[in-house]
This record gives sequence, C-alpha cells and structure tokens, in this order.
Amino acid sequence: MLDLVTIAPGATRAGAHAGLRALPSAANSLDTTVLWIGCALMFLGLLSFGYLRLRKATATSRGFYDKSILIVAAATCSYLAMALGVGSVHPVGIQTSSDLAHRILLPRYIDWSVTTPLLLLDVILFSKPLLNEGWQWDAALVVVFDVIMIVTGIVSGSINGPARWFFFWASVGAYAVVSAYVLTLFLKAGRITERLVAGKLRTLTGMLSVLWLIYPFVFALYFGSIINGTTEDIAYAILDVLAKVGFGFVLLLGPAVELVDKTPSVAPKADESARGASRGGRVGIAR
Ligand code: RET
Repeated sequence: MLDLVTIAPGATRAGAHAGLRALPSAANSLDTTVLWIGCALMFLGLLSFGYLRLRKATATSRGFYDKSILIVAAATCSYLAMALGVGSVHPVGIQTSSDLAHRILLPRYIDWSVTTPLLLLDVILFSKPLLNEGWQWDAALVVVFDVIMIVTGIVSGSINGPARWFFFWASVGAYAVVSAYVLTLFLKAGRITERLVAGKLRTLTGMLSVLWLIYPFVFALYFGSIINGTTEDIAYAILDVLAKVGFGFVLLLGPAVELVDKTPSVAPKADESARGASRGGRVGIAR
C-alpha cells in the first residue's frame, strides 16, 4: 500500500504496486494560474484591510481588523504554497490507477483550520449584544466543532475507499452544529436595538451560511469524480475570496464595527440564564 506521499511538482513516483505510476501532482497550467490569481486577490485583501486598520481602527474595533488581516495573510501564504506545488498529496489505499486521479492540497486545509475559527469568532463577537455571560463556552464549542469539521475533511480526502464517505459524513455532522449556531444568530439578529448592527449581523451570518454550505458540495463532487481538480480549484478559489475578502469588506466598511460595543445587550440576565440552564434554551443567546 502506498503511503501518503508528497510529490514534488512534475515528479513521478514508482508505485509500490507494480505498474502504478504516480501522476505528476503538479497542477496543470490553468490550475496554477487560478492559484496565483487566488494568491494575488488574498494579498490585495491583506493590503486593503491593513490600510483600513491604519485609517479607521479604534481601541474597540481593532480586533475585527486584526482578525481580517490574519485571515487573508494565512490565505495568501496558503495560495502561494499551493501555486508553488507544495503539499499536494495522493490519498492512501490506492488500488487502481484511477485512485491516483485525486489529490488533496494540504495548505488549503491548514489554511481553513486557522481561518474558519477566526471567521466564526468575527460573527460571534459581532453578536455580542445577543450573548449572555456563558457565551465564551458556546464560542469554544463552536470552534471545536469547526476544527473537527476540517480535520475529518482532511481524513476523508486522504483515504481511498468507503471509509472516505464515513469521514465525509462525520465532517458534515460537525458542520451542521456550526451552521445551526450561525443560523440562530441570523434569526435573532433582528432583536438587536441598533439597526446598523442588526442589519450587518444578518448580512454576515447570511453570507457565511450560504457560502460555507457550498464547500461540502464541491468536495463531494470532486471526490465523487464528477468534477476535475481544476474545476475544484476554481470553485474553492471563488468561495475563499468571497468568504474571506468579501466577508472582510462587508464587516469592516461602514460604522457598524464601532457600534457593537456600544449597543445595549438584549441577552437574558445572569440569574435568568442560571435558571434557564435547567430549563434549556435560555443560555448563550437571547431568546
Ligand atoms: C469539508 C469536507 C467535507 C465536508 C465539509 C467540509 C466543509 C468545509 C467548509 C469550509 C469552509 C471554508 C472557508 C474557508 C475560508 O475562507 C472540509 C470540505 C462539511 C465549510 C469558509
């Protein structure tokens, strides 16, 4: 059985199975171009958010700018690595030459494991007026489920055979938990008294819900051999740019990031929450 092996661009690998030769993992030229464009757009996002931070950030809002900068900085590095052909691996358990048709680009998943928690923290902190005193625990749980989603996704992409789909559904399960939390914020955004914050929270959680939903479909279509690696790369690049750069602009442009901290809380009081803990449903987010 072949191990998970990194293949340098253009290299071939003599398979452990007679007659199997690894396909060059180097992306074709359209693939590489897409990755370079992704890298350039992330870098432009980095410059823009850096500029916005210098111009607009205050003591209360700078955390939102910093997270946006970290997100696009991580993505710039990841797209650079992928464009250079680093960390492209074939799944284990190769039986036939068609099993070699798939590869998994590790920088992409490393990027997601850092940036998706930061994106979630952005929406959670932006929902502050809805959250009661227990919110840190909910936030930690959501981030844990998010990391489980990415890790099981990596495992799924790294195996050939039926176990792949077991891990795929495990990842979808973790995603469902994250998504349910974000949808709750979306549905409750209207209770925030400051109209600008309520509207922006609805846009951010709506954007996140729709964009994140498309990722598992791209993954399943690629590993189900319905789309090829180039189409997969194009789809992920579009999604990543919208989910990171687009999301960052929506978050940072306008006065809303300055208003979150000044907006009165509509969450249940601490003693109500304590009672609510036994009845359920009252802890964490305003009813
Ligand atoms: C995977 C594996 C298959 C199942 C699921 C997945 C979900 C991925 C998501 C990724 C989001 C990435 C973002 C990146 C950056 O901006 C890992 C594809 C559910 C939701 C938002």
